[in-house]
Amino acid sequence: MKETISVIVPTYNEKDNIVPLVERISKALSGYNFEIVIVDDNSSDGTIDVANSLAAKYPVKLLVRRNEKGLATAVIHGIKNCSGKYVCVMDADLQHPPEILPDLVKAIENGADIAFASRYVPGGGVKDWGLVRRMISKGATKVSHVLLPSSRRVKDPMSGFFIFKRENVDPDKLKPIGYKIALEVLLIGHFEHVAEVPFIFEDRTAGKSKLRAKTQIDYLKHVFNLMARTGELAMFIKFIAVGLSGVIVNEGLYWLLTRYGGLADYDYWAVVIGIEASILTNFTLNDTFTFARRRAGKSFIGRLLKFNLTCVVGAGVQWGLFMLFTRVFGVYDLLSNFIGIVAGFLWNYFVNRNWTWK
Ligand SMILES: Nc1nc2c(ncn2[C@@H]2O[C@H](COP(=O)(O)OP(=O)(O)OP(=O)(O)O)[C@@H](O)[C@H]2O)c(=O)[nH]1
Ligand SMILES: [Mg+2]
Repeated sequence: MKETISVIVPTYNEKDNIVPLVERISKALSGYNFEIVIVDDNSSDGTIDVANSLAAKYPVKLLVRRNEKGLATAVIHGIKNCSGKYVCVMDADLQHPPEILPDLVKAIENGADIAFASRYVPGGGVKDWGLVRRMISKGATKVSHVLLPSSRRVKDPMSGFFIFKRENVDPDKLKPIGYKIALEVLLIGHFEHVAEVPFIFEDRTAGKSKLRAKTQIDYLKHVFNLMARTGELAMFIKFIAVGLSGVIVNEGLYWLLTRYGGLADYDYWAVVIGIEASILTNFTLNDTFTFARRRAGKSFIGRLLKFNLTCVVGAGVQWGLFMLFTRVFGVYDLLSNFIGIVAGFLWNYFVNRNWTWK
């Protein structure tokens, strides 16, 4: 017996889209057990009536929320009120072509716990997007990949078109901010096997976009919130604490060597020695404290070499800035060194988190 698939479709004023949508989903999934769960936020354009009439002919379940609004919470409402073992989420505006639903279902049947329809795997893409929209979309993906490295398992966690096994996520644990829900499902759920299938993101032909400028700000808030909930923020703060101890080692040694160590005329060597010493103390602390839980399966030597290499480049930034500020701008040496340390710090955190302890 095939498992039931619940296709959750949030709608807000999509009257002209839901008839072709439901027809195309039903055709694509003929041969499967499925239900189409339309979660509407009290649309004023007649979407509700159209959905009700579709229910006579197709396995459509209409949920209308009268006191709440929002795409992400509508999806959660659908997850809580659907009956399928497999849950698929897609937009109503036909930008997500229903014809690839069988590919998504097959990915799950072939062992994936969650599968994303992806614009960024071979065969995928977008139709007629301008450069700016492409860049915003790619930029948002990059932000999530860098700030939430566990999202890197998916090249396109942003498409909004995905399927997962319902048992792998507790909908009560989903607390989205703003618009995006797939990223949160991926990070808060427990998914061992992840798959992506290509699709072309179509243009909207009917109805209006609900995207607003505020969406981007909400997205950043959401990423920050997910950083807090997944432990990323804690690691970042620990890395800062370790970094601060490194500043003391770095500046302290520089001060000792230039003031009492006979390197007064060789301050550039004092900087180098300060950097080397702080790399080693920082590595020890990060490996045993900041990223203690991320060491599994990686060799100690590998981690040490990667950390060193990353920090040497970071130190290059620090050293270059030190020379620039002292020699060109005539800034006080301790301050010049500090400016370099801050710039190097950001480089060090993100490269090490995404490489050394990924
Ligand atoms: N229930 C519910 N659905 C919503 C809400 N906002 C948007 N939607 C639905 O969510 C889906 C995606 O919304 P869109 O406005 O198409 O967002 P988008 O695809 O990122 O933007 P465009 O490319 O401009 O269309 C559509 O099916 C909308 O009808 C909402 O507040 N409540
Ligand atoms: Mg859309």
